[in-house]
Amino acid sequence: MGLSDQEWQKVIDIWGKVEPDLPARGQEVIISLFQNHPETQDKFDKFKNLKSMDEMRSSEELKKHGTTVLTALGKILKQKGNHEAEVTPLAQSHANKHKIPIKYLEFICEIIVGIIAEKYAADFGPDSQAAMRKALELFRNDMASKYKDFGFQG
Ligand code: CUS
Repeated sequence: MGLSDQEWQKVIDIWGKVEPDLPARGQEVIISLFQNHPETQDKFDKFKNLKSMDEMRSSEELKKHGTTVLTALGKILKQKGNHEAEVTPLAQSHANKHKIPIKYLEFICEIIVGIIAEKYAADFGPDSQAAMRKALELFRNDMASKYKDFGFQG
C-alpha cells in the first residue's frame, strides 16, 4: 500500500514539472472531468450553469477552482503520505459541504494522470505513472476513511 522512497521521488519529480503550469492544467482537469462525467458538474452550484465548451473555457471561477484543486493535491503529495493534517479538512468539507462521492475523486484522479501523461509524456514514463497512481490511491483511501469518520458513506 505505501510507496517506496523511489516511488515518492518519482511523484515529487513529475509534480515539479506540472507546478509551473498549474492554472492551465487545473482548468483542463476540471473541463475534462465535466465533459467525461457530467454528473460531477452538478456538485458545485457555481459550475452548474456552464453549458458549452466556450462557457467553460472562459469561466474564471472554473480556472480558479482548477488551480485550487491542483494546489491542494500538490501539497498533499509533497507530504509523501504523512498528509493527515491536509487531508482532514479536505475530507471534512467534501463530506459535509460538497458531498463529493469517492467515485468522483477516482474520476478526477484518473483525469489528472491522463492529462499529465498527455502534456509531460517524456517525463512521465510507466514507472512514474504507476507511482502517481499509487500516491493518488493512498490519498483516496485516506479520504474515504475520513469520510466514514464524518458519517459520509461517499
Ligand atoms: O475542490 C476540491 O478540493 C476537490 C478535489 C480534491 C482532489 C479532493 N474537488 Cu473541487 C473535487 C471535485 C470537483 O471540483 C468537481 C467535481 C467532482 C469532484
